[in-house]
Amino acid sequence: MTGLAAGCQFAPSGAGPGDGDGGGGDGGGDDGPAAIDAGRDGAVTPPFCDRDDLDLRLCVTFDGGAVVDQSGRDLALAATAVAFGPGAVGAAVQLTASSVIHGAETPALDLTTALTLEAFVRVAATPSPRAGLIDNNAQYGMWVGANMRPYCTIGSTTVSGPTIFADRWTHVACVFDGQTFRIFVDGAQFGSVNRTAPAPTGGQDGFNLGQDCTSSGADDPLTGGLDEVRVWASARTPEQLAAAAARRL
Ligand SMILES: [Ca+2]
Ligand SMILES: [Ca+2]
Repeated sequence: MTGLAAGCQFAPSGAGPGDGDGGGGDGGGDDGPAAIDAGRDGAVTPPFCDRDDLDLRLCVTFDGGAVVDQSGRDLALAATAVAFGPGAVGAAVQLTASSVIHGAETPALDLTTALTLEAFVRVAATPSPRAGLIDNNAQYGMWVGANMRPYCTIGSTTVSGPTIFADRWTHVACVFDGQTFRIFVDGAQFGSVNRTAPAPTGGQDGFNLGQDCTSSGADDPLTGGLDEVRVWASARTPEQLAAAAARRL
C-alpha cells in the first residue's frame, strides 16, 4: 500500500492527523437510539453509549451513517473510504480493503489491568492472513484469522474463539480483569488464558477500527461490516456481555 502516513491512516490531502473534523464534537447530548428503558423491577438501563460512565472509553454505533465516538471521551475518528448499511443494531459501517478508520494516540485507551473490547462483526471476505477489528497498536486488539476464528490479543497473549460464519453478524468481546483474559462470542465465554501482567501501554500509533494499526499505516483490513463498538476500562460481566450480544437477537 502506498500513500500511508505514520499512525495507521491514509493522509487525507490537506489535513494532517487531528486536523480533520473528526466528527467527535457533535455529541450534543444525543446518545443515539439506545433510549433509557425501564427494565424489570423498574431498573433503569443506561444508554448504550453512556456518556456519564467514566469506564466507557470509546463507543461507536455508526447509526445515522457516521463514524463518531459517542462516549464521554469524544475521541476524534478519521474515516476514509467507508460506507454504511444495515447493521446488527441500526446502521453499521461497511468496510473494504481500502477503508481506514483511525483514532489518534490517546491515554484514554492506555488500559492496563481491566479492559473490555466488544463489537459486532460481519465478515464478507475471508481474511488473509487476518483482519483487524479493534487494534490499539502494540497494546491490545481484536481480530479474525484466516481460519474465520476471532481472537483477542494483549501484547503476545492470545485467546481464540470458535469458527464463525461469513456474512452473519456475530458479537465478539475480549475481557481482561488483571488475572484472566477471556473471549466471548455471541455472549458466551469460549476461551480463557491466564495473564497477570498488566497490558502494555507503550504504543504510540493510536488505534484503528477494521484494520491492523501499524507504525507505517493501516494493514490487515476487514472486508465486511463492523457495528456497536465499545472499549471499556473495566472487565464487563458475563451478564453484561450476553445483554450486549442479545440486542440484535
Ligand atoms: Ca449500529
Ligand atoms: Ca498508546
